[in-house]
Amino acid sequence: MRVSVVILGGGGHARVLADALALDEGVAVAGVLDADPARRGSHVGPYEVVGDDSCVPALMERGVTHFVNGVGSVADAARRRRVFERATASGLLPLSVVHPTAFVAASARLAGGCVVLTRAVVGSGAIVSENVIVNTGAIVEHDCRIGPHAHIATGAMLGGDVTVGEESHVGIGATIRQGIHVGRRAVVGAGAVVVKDVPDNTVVVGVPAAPASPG
Ligand code: JB2
Repeated sequence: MRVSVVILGGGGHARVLADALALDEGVAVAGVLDADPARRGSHVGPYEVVGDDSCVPALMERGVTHFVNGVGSVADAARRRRVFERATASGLLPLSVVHPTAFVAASARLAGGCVVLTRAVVGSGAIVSENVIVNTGAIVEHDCRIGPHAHIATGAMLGGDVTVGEESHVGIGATIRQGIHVGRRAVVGAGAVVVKDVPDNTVVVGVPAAPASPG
């Protein structure tokens, strides 16, 4: 029995997810919903944008049980979190997506609605919370703890035992040394090398990473 799914959001991140979903024979995508009326009738991969979120109840009546959060995030995870929470509140179940070229250790734990994309790695004993993006080629090493709604961006590398707080963003190609704790709603800039803990609500950039100067 295939799981009937709706993709919420029809932009670039949704297209990445559509590519992964199209490879999963256990999933049937009923369509895409997007808040922008201009996207109506366009396609996200092979899937048509059939309306906006007001269509969720009708889709559920037609047997859709799960959703995939196609709204990505960069520094600010608030929009993505809102989409996730509204969809779960409507009764849809969050579907996790793991690209077939990704490696997720048998002892790792993925919560609902997280995505592990092309050639990404989630190591032994790692815990990835709900609505997290482990983006293309990112490495989440053994025993890492990734909080809800966080984004580990393309090519980022986290050593063993790293923790990343909820809604935090680890930028493209950033490196976080093993054992480091990144707080909540923090941003690690692209290419940064983090060798000291990062407090909540802090932006760090550079090599070695240091708080970004305001302005
Ligand atoms: O509440 C919503 C909603 N809010 C925005 N419900 C639904 N169903 N759709 C919503 N959207 C739609 O998500 C917007 O109308 C827009 O079409 C889409 C977001 O697409 P956008 O092109 O703005 O970015 P993205 O989210 O696909 O990708 C971002 O995040 C990725 C991780 C970009 O920053 C990418 O560069 C990044 N790789």
